[in-house]
Amino acid sequence: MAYLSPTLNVMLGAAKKTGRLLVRDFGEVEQLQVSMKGTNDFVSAADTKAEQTLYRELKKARPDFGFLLEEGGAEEGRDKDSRWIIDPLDGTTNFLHGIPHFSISIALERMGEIMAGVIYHPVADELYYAEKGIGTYLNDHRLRVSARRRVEESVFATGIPFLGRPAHDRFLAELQTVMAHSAGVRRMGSAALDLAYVAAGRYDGYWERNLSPWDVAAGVLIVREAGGYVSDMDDGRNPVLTGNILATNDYLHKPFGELLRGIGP
Ligand code: 2AM
Ligand code: CA
Repeated sequence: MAYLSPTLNVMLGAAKKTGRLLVRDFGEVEQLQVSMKGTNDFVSAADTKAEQTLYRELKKARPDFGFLLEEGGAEEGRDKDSRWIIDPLDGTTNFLHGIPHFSISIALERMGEIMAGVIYHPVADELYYAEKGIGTYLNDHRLRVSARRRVEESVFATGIPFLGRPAHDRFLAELQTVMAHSAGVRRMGSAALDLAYVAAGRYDGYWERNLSPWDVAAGVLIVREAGGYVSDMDDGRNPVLTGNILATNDYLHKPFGELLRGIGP
């Protein structure tokens, strides 16, 4: 196992502690025989509790850092250059429906650059983490993106927009192209885990539009440190900021990007 910085150890500890809470609450969701409203409220409370636990643990260890929280919004720290970008429960719809595929995502941003990332899938006890320049790990194994070179042999993950989300037509056009040229498309419902699976070489690539920084901040570093290539879907802007993300191994980035943009093959 690589040398882990004290800050990364803090992140791993916070993720594991919060993961235990989420798993306990997930067990309750599976048992709940209450109304839909009751279940929604219970899941919102679990989400909030998870975020508060992460906030407390990280604040205790690094009192000067700022935060960008999915639920709580932005909080500037005394150290204006360092902040945590946090999604306490990515895959909320899965959690609500009793589908055991959700995660915690924590990124450390310094001077606008992601320096460390942790994604934890607590039901599977899979802890993905990366530090800039150090590599990506799953539990204590080093990860590497897949080696497939041809779109025809590759499996891609995506997110399907749903009620209230924009750009359904654009997604359908992209899907139609990818399904006609690839070995298959998967839609699991946690953007953070989709990126972690690209890092693990399970998916050869992933694309999704209209995400938020907390969905992808940790995952972008986790893919890059596993040897993958992450960009905005359309141009050279920072995908953490645009929320339109394309992540693949190095070989597939150009042909798959061109395919999505309607240029190829
Ligand atoms: P969530 O579970 O934290 O809401 C599913 O396609 C992915 O999209 C999940 O990672 C989900 O995160 C995210 N998502 C759902 N609603 C979103 C929104 N309004 N803005 C950005 N991301 C969203
Ligand atoms: Ca999310």
